[in-house]
Amino acid sequence: MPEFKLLIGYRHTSSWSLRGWMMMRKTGAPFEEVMIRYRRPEDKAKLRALSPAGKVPFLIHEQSDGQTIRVWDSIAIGEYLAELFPQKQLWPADRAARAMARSVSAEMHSSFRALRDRLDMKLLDRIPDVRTDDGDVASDLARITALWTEARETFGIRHGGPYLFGDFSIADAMYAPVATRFRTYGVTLTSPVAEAYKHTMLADPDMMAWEAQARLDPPPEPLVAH
Ligand SMILES: N[C@@H](CCC(=O)N[C@@H](CS)C(=O)NCC(=O)O)C(=O)O
Repeated sequence: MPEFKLLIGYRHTSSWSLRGWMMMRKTGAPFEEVMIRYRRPEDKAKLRALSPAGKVPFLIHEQSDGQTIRVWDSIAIGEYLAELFPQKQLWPADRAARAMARSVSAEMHSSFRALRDRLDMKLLDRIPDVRTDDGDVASDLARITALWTEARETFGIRHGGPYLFGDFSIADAMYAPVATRFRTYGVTLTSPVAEAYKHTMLADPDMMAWEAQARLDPPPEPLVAH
């Protein structure tokens, strides 16, 4: 039995699950993956019984000393795993790179409301006719393009490696669902550096494994209005 269990949601739509799952995968540690179909009341009740916030991703770590540690919220899961697996450098080793990686990860966590609302994650769909060139969505796109370009040009390219800061970091997990949204909604980024990074994320082996499983999963249940 693996000592880690990660509760996730629908692979097609659950962007936060993808983030937590990618962080876990990049540790290389075995873990049990439990899919919670949270639009079904019985699954939602199960999730609520386990997780104080009632959300996924949710990590359960059964330690060898018998103690069980529970971690929820994608950023907290990333911090926990970075602490447990220092050799994996889930945060960049370089302090300046780490400062920016933490900043852009927090920014993803707290910002980009227009992008999240209007270009929501629909991993397997292709919807190229949604307008992305006006208002708040355009501002979010411009900001993400700028920060991807800055991270790549200041750190990633210099350190070697195709990710934002060179090697894979928590920041890449935070932006993985954004890369899939850009593909879903047919967004080509104005910066060639940022556009190349989008393709790096889409070709990441763990991203592709998540997507392959999403194709096999039953589709999410329809949203019921309350
Ligand atoms: N801030 C949380 C967000 C988690 C979240 O909103 N998860 C969604 C799935 S993407 C969820 O659990 N939804 C279930 C529900 O609201 O019933 C994180 O970073 O993990």
